[in-house]
Amino acid sequence: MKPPVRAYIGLGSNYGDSRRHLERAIAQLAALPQTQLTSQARFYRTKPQGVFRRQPPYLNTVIALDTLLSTDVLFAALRRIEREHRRARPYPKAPRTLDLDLLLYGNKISHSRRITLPHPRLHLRPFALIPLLGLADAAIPGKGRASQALCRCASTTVAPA
Ligand code: PH2
Ligand code: MG
Ligand code: MG
Repeated sequence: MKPPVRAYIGLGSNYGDSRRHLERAIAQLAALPQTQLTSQARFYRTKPQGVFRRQPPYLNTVIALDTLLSTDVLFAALRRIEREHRRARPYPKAPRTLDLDLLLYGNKISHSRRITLPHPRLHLRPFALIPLLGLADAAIPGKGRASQALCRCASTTVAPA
């Protein structure tokens, strides 16, 4: 039997009852077939990053799954769970009830039309890197370790001019 793959999922919500959306989504992810929830980071209240309009703060976390599901099947399950939380997409980066991002799938690199792995902005996002570091200093293929990526984010925001 092939061994399961460790996948890291980033969860975010800044619309509606964010805590409830995240907690329910984690239970739904834990219930996926051929999948175990291995660990869950704490919840972080975070400032919206890279959005043009004023938005409520996010609640973010990251979980680790050990799964036999392929990236395509896992990705489809994430979209289905988002839809079940009535996730709307009125414009890019709009406030959302639930956002589920596949951050890492083992050390797979993928540039298919649907899925980019590792997540293309993971290494730039403290709101994902900090919870991830609570679980593991995971390798981000092509970007070093999560801790190194976080240090690079920090130095770009605090570098003297
Ligand atoms: N997600 C985004 C854009 N900006 N900012 C925070 N703090 N947390 C998020 O989850 C987030 C964001 C697009 O998915
Ligand atoms: Mg996202
Ligand atoms: Mg997303």
